Amino acid sequence: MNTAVKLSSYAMGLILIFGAAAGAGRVIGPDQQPEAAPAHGEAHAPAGEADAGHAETEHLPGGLQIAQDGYRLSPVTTRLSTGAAQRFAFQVMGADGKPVVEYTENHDKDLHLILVRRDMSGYQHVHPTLGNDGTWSIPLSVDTPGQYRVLADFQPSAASEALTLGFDVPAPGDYQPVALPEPALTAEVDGYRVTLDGDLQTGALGFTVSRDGKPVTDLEPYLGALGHLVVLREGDLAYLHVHPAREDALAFQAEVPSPGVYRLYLDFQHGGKVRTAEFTATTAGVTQPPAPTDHDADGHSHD
Ligand SMILES: [Cu+2]
Repeated sequence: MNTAVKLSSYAMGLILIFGAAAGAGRVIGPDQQPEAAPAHGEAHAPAGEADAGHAETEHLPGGLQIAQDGYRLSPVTTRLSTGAAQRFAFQVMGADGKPVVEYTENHDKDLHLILVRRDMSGYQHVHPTLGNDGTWSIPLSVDTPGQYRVLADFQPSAASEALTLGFDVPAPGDYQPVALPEPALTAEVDGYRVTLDGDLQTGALGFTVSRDGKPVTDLEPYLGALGHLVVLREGDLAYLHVHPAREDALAFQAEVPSPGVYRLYLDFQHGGKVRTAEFTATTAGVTQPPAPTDHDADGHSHD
């Protein structure tokens, strides 16, 4: 009863405010803003307010919140080790205040855990194990001190879609931030050269892997595809939703929420070992090759 009363007086307040605004608009608008007529489709701004707010919430990228849709990450460990690996643990709490113990598998796992330092270095993608009491844990260490973002990507069985929740955890010590590498179309890791062919404007991202100048054609399946891609936004480490576009190639579709700079982390497996190739890319067409001269683009490498 109280809630209903509050809601209805709140609604009344809104009506009064919008009414006043509309009245003011009629008085001031025509004289001072003769070109204020909405250009396209935005004509119903006041009536559409609620819808716009709703859409914004739905499209909020993952990884920015510690709680969402009734679920909440509850850290058990409050710091990371830069020395020997130490147990890192956390729980996913449900709306009932109890740890979630049943999950729907996505990409071969019940939960994917990403760790990355706030400057986007020190990326790790690991898979903790779930204890009977609903505690996820894994031995972890990080290479360098600093503030780390921990991102958990999971789907409780009771939830209709996957969630990515996150929290910060420090690795105590002397923090020396690293500048984000410049945008590039190639990345080297462990003797592998990975080439990005994609467009952050459409979110279609493809990769090819070569070694000693020869294409690697026998990549091993990893997490239900030929590779696993995580994309984070510079500045807030928003976690983009990415799904494999093909099963037989390193091709992905990412939902890019805004113009900006992003860091791409591609995990691929070869020879029984998982490696991560990292790229900086922007939505400003920086994924395009830097003005190649005629036929020089493909066959010629500059290192
Ligand atoms: Cu994973």
